[in-house]
Amino acid sequence: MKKGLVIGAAGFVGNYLIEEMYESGIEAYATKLPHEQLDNPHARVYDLDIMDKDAIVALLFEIRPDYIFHLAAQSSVGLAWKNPGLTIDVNIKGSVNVMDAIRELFYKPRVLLIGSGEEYGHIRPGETPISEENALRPGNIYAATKACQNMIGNIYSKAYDMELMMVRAFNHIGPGQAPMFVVSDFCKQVAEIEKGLREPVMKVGNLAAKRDFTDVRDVVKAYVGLVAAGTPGETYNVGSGNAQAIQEILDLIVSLSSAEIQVEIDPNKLRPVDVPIIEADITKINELTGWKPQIPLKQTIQETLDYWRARV
Ligand code: A2R
Ligand code: GDD
Repeated sequence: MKKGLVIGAAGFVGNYLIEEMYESGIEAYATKLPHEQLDNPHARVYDLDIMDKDAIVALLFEIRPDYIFHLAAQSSVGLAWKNPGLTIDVNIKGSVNVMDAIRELFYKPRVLLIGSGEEYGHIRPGETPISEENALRPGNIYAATKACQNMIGNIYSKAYDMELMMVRAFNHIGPGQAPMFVVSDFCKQVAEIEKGLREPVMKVGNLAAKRDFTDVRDVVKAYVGLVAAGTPGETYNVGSGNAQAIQEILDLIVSLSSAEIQVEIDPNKLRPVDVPIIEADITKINELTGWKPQIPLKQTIQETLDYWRARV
């Protein structure tokens, strides 16, 4: 049985990835920050801060994983504007710590470094849907850190003959995501309005942006496929291939509620720069593994709304 280690497993994707590994017959190991909670009966859980390289080395020697999924990150674009230093520390230095720790092993685990569709940034007309070979023009601090992780992963895989594969994950959504991300945020607001916990006014940011949304349960299937089949040094887009305007997402969420809802732009939710469209070309992963998303957007949004209805 293969051993798979998820670094940064107490966030949104981690639990889903552990379940997918369990379904796929991979023995799951997982790390979380000391202050985080992660109760999953299908994984052995360890505390780890990726800013501590020696701790990563010690853990890798203890577990000796065949597969490593590096998820740990400061993952919010919005927060990266407010705290660029932290984002740079965790997403660049932390990732280099992970890669350097892996180099110390006496064997070569297969590693997925999770980056972002945001790395493409300012996409020019004619470049959509965007393929892995396109130039990167990051439009925010988070995107720049993930582009940097991708470049260093590429350099390390070649220079040190490491089995590192880079992913560019586009927006992933589903029940359990933090409400700082748009679908979770809108669903939570609707659930609060339905319960009379807030005025019937939704606060929103930029509705003109178009983003490519995939259910997190489809995303983790892509990761498990790629860690086994990916070619070292290569980058793979993981997305749906169809961008939706945030306005369309808002309309869909509001249509799933019988409440009377007004919409108001909250200037605090607008970003200094928000690139107009990010849409994935998923030909490369599809040709390699046959993967494409299965869960329809409406189902994911319905389940996310029901998740918040049960919790607010
Ligand atoms: O920032 P926190 O307290 O939410 O913890 C996050 C954790 N993390 C770290 N883990 C180890 N050492 C660190 N120095 C460190 N700093 C942060 O990584 C969180 O528990 C986890 C990342 O999970 P999420 O923020 O929920 O991201 P998600 O949606 O699971 O995405 C996974 C990956 C990330 O690399 C994203 O940038 C990419 O997919 O889209
Ligand atoms: N969060 C939020 N809240 N976003 C809003 C809102 C709002 O009220 N209104 C409009 N938006 C817009 C944002 O301006 C952005 O264009 C889009 O909705 C998506 O925002 P987020 O859900 O915050 O995600 P993101 O695209 O910035 O980043 C997510 O996707 C990346 C992959 O494309 C994160 O999951 C990243 O970690 C991930 O790499």
